[in-house]
Amino acid sequence: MTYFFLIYLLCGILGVICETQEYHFNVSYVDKNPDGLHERRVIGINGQWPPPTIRVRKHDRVVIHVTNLLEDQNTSLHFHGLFQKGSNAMDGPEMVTQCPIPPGATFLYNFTVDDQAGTYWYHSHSGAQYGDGLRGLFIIDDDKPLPFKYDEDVTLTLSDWYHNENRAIMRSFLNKYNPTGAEPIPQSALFNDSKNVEWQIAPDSTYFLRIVNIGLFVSQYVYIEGHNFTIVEVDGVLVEPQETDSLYIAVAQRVGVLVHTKKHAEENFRFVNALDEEMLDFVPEDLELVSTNWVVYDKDKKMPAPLKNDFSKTVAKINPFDDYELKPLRNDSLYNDPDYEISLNFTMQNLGDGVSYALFNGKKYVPPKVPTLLTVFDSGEYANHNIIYGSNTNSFILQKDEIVQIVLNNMDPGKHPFHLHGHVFQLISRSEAGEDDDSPILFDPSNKDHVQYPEKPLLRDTVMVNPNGFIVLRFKADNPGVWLFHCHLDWHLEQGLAITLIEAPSEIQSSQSVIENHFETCKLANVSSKGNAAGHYGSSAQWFDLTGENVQPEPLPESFTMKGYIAFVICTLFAFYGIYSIYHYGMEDVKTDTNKAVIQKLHSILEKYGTLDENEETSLVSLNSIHDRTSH
Ligand SMILES: *[C@@H]1O[C@H](CO)[C@@H](O)[C@H](O)[C@H]1NC(C)=O
Ligand SMILES: *[C@@H]1O[C@H](CO)[C@@H](O)[C@H](O)[C@H]1NC(C)=O
Ligand SMILES: *[C@@H]1O[C@H](CO)[C@@H](O)[C@H](O)[C@H]1NC(C)=O
Ligand SMILES: *[C@@H]1O[C@H](CO)[C@@H](O)[C@H](O)[C@H]1NC(C)=O
Ligand SMILES: *[C@@H]1O[C@H](CO)[C@@H](O)[C@H](O)[C@H]1NC(C)=O
Ligand SMILES: *[C@@H]1O[C@H](CO)[C@@H](O)[C@H](O)[C@H]1NC(C)=O
Ligand SMILES: *[C@@H]1O[C@H](CO)[C@@H](O)[C@H](O)[C@H]1NC(C)=O
Ligand SMILES: *[C@@H]1O[C@H](CO)[C@@H](O)[C@H](O)[C@H]1NC(C)=O
Ligand SMILES: [Cu+2]
Repeated sequence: MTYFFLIYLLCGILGVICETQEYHFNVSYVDKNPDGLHERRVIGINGQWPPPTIRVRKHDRVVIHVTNLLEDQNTSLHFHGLFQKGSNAMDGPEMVTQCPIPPGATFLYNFTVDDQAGTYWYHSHSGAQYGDGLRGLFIIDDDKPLPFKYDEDVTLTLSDWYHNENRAIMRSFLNKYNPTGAEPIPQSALFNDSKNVEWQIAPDSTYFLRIVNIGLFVSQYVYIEGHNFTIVEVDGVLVEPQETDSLYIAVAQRVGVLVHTKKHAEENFRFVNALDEEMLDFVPEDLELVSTNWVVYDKDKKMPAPLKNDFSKTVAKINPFDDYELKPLRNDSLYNDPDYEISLNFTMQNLGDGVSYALFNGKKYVPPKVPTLLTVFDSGEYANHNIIYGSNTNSFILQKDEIVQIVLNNMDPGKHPFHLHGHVFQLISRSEAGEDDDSPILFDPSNKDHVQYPEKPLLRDTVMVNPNGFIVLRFKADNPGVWLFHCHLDWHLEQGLAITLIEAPSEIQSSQSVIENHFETCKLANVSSKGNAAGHYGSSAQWFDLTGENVQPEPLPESFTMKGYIAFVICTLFAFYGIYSIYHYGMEDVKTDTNKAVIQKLHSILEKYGTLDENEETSLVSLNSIHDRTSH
């Protein structure tokens, strides 16, 4: 009683209303059919799907008791975009800041919302589990009025949607029969977790529409015919109002826009969302890239017919505003020259098990045996030695308050939305897409065009890097904690596209703690909560001993050319198709769309390489023997 009274008093003195918002979330399966094409098991909360929107006020305390009622998988929750200042242990990614929450266990998320407001979301951070539906919105209302007027605040989610469960898809994706890493093709695009939505609106009004791409993979274009959007917020950061006819939103990004409706309710309009075809290796005939919904002024008036499913024609009509040009309302100017630079070359490569992995400077992220944050807490004076965090976690130690610059060269022909936990960063340079897969555009500080940094750069927490291009980001290391920086396209995250930033480890030790519930959760999950990345502790020799740590597969033997390897897989796949009917029932996980995509991609790669020469034929033979050893 006294305690709550004190809090109340304290909040009163600070002149803010702060409260505790407490939730009990039972995470369990629910059957749903959001696209009307296929009913499936999805992951919901308290028997409800879509999961509830969490809506709190700035400075509120948020308490969420998460009970895992999934009998066959672990879970976790991450609060995307929340800084978790002083509460890094509540950030959520499993094996980074906590142990996975095993079936039957309850984990307590308990944190206060920092000095931030706007549009955020929460999602599972266990594998690609959020693709099965465990994701929802997290809206923080500011304690002062927003700098623009509106009549109503409305949310809207966009997402791609799969008919299979993520773990089954993952098995065929991370597979030697998918050597090019062709991403699984979704079956639908959802609009507010549904399709063919009719949004009732009033004439002569202004809507503040918070649009969030909560998908797993594909960016979406979105627009309302006959109406413009005025962008006022991106990723929780207010920006100078910017008018545009449409938006391009990558997964995990949020855009807040104002929509001014027509003076009179004379007709209804299409509200279109379209999956970015360029991100797909293959477009199945029955995939609706272009989906039509409606803004309804008057439901008695006729609805325009749905658009034809013609992606190029649809996007040719629109011109989404480039987020690089947006200006935050905050008066932050460009950070000074960096104290520390992290330079990352990102490639997709096959390792010795034949699987395509995502590598940063040759290394994929492999989770350690002990959650990295628990290693920080346990390691005392060793916490400032990068070695204890493991040789395959892509870990970097940052010093308190230094300016950090991340240079990321995307040496891959795909688009990737990169997300930094615990911060918003300044996007200070971004190249166009490189034309040539064999010579990507690399960041070059001596190239004047590359270092034309804006005076007031865009701030956000998730940014798209163009194919074969680069991005340069800056942020201040003012938030002690262990933070992931990763591709939010979760298929790529599972291929290893992540680094671990260990920001001010001594400050983490001196100013933060974890409660007993963390250790209980680790015990229930059979995960060690003590020691270095390999679980060793004791003497300095033991702290620096990584024997038994988790590491990536060996590289492909040098004699294997990519071309030979791919030719091998094509042969195998065709053989495989020949006996597909026999395999069919035994391999319930094989996704036909994925296989078609693989074959298509393989063919185009082979065409580029031409035919095999004699040496390559030889490497095919040795590859075959490897294949025999690795298959069962
Ligand atoms: C969660 O599940 C438990 C056990 O099945 C039940 O007792 C509890 O009432 C549920 N809580 C909510 C919020 O649904
Ligand atoms: C949960 O996580 C633990 C630790 O990573 C793992 O050993 C276990 O197999 C997982 N459980 C399930 C049901 O996936
Ligand atoms: C959440 O944390 C606050 C501050 O440490 C504490 O007072 C409160 O009891 C915690 N809530 C729960 C449910 O444990
Ligand atoms: C989307 O769904 C939310 C939650 O049900 C609802 O409040 C909102 O109005 C919907 N948005 C649109 C554009 O239909
Ligand atoms: C939308 O904005 C563009 C440019 O900002 C402008 O040319 C166009 O007239 C606007 N359309 C509407 C319907 O307001
Ligand atoms: C930003 O700077 C301008 C000019 O210096 C000032 O007028 C404005 O109030 C500042 N805005 C904020 C949000 O501090
Ligand atoms: C990235 O690749 C370029 C070109 O091959 C090379 O010059 C540079 O050293 C690489 N950077 C890192 C960090 O490996
Ligand atoms: C942890 O180990 C125990 C005993 O070996 C086993 O019964 C339990 O299923 C394991 N839990 C997880 C989450 O793997
Ligand atoms: Cu990616």
